[in-house]
Amino acid sequence: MENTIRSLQQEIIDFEINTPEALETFRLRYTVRKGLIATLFGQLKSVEPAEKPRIGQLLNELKQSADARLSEAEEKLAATTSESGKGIDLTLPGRRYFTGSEHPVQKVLGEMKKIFSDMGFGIATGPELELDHYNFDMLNFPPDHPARDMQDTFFITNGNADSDVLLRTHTSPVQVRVMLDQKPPIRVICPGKVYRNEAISARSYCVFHQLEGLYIDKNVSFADLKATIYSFSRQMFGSDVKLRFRPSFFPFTEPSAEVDVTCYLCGGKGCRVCKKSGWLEIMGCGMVHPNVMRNCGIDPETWSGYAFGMGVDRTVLLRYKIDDIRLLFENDLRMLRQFPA
Ligand code: 2U9
Repeated sequence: MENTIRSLQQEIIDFEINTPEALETFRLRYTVRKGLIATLFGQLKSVEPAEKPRIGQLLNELKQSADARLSEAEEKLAATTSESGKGIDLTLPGRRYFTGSEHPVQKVLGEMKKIFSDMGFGIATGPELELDHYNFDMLNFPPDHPARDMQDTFFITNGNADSDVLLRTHTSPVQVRVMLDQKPPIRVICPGKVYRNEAISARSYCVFHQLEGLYIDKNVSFADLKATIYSFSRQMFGSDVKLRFRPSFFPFTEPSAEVDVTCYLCGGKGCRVCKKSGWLEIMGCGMVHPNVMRNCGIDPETWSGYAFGMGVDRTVLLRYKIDDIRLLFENDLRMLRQFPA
């Protein structure tokens, strides 16, 4: 027993403790409850009674020197790690931080917002859960208009309240709320998500993004509307695009038009995207209907205004050569990481 103690004593003195791993090996070998020293203490009972005090004394000294070496090594290692960085392994590869990036829809929306805000338009937003009253009634939709059908609109409540709750089908109710809240002149754009109960495919989805605009002042004319859309289109699609206004119909504007730009992919020659026509439809527009003005408490004899509305997602698909609209809504990281910040 005495020989074992003396050889362990030497081992403890010679043990090199230069790394956290060596420190842990030392601790487990000598100082823990099931370590070598504790085991020797357990064997003390089989030592001859006359020898017990001396061997006990040697074991106590062994334990004290192991504990002392352990705490001395702990202090030394802590000091080298923090003070000079010697404990840092500079060969380890750096940590990669994944940063988020702007969604392609937000990139395009951001460009559109900048163009209109440079022209003096403010930005208004509103709820995506809307009242039928703001989404349809106030906008001069007749009671039997097909958009009011369950096939086209996601109704949340049906039939029991003064006005049904639905997922807005356009951002126009935001302009209604602005007109009810503010006196003219009014000049706002309303970007946001809208919902339609449509068959889902690569080309259409049940939710998409719109940007609508409204300008109300004295003597606002269709010529003002055309100038604004020309300016926007040249900045957005290229300085040499041509525009075409086709007569159309919306319940909330009169007269109304749909606007095409020369296809900015083929320059108007005709390609697969513009279906060989040379034109791409970009928006609808018109002069705000007098009924809508009156519904919102604005006198159409004093004030006039124009409005326009466009879908954003189609421009995103064309701009980034994405062939399926659903990819814009699935938040698949494999797709989003292709649009770094
Ligand atoms: C108020 C008065 C008038 C907004 C307008 C359009 C024409 C239009 C479509 C384009 C493609 C929607 O995303 S789309 O399907 N929109 O054609 N929107 S005028 O007119 C308003 C809005 C609010 C108070």
